[in-house]
Amino acid sequence: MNSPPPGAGPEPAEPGPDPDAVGAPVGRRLVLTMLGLGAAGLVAAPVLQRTMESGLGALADKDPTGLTGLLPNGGGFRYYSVASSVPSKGAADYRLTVDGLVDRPATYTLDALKALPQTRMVRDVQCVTGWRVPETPFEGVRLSALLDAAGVRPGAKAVRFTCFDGTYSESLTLDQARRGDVLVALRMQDGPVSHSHGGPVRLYVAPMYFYKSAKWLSGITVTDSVRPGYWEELGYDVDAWVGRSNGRDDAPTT
Ligand SMILES: Nc1nc2c(c(=O)[nH]1)N[C@H]1C(S)=C(S)[C@@H](COP(=O)(O)O)O[C@H]1N2
Ligand SMILES: [Mo]
Repeated sequence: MNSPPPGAGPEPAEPGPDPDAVGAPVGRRLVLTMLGLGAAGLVAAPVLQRTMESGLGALADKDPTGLTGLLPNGGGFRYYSVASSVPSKGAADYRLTVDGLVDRPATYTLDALKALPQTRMVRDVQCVTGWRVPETPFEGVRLSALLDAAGVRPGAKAVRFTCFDGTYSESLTLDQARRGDVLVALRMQDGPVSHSHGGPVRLYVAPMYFYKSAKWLSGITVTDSVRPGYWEELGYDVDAWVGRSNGRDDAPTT
């Protein structure tokens, strides 16, 4: 094991060429600020993977969008959490609330979500820091279906997402949220969304950088204006179209 001991905190960024710097939307100073802000999270989330993919560890350590480490058997996905620990939830205690500017606020259990029509999509996943995972299946309930069920009120403009990690948040305009390729995902890689990947339920915003796909989704609130999410407050674009934002030119994912 070459994992840092608990409490060791983030490792200093290494000098030399930085592959992530190419096309990076944020300057070095901001990156370091982010790492500082994320230090609490870096302590606990671990350990997950410095062992097997130690060669990639240095690169992962420079990723400003969260705590990283390649997931075992993750097909190239990296583990991200800005929270130091996240409770595990399952069918017994998972809840998703839909509220805000709606006529019929609702709370869904996992079984209730499973009982709704499911949509499966297979697209590439693109992280704003550069890594891409090809052809990943996601499956779940269209966000538009939940919004329609709730009855969005006139004048509503946006949707805010909150997470049971207690920290992360995301946002979409109402038009973006109503796209057919935005899912409240129950499955990923043809299995239930694992805890590491934000299960039992995560958002999946296919056409946007993966930071939009909030893990451990617990709240959907319809609002009158966009409230920037966690990383957006720290400099990432709110309109996070892959290849058309954040100063990057990746191939689109949809
Ligand atoms: N709740 C929560 N959701 C999150 C994040 C996070 O730190 N917390 N990180 C985002 C970022 S930057 C990415 S790239 C993806 C990573 O998802 P993964 O851990 O399944 O690879 O989750 C996104 N959703
Ligand atoms: Mo990311």
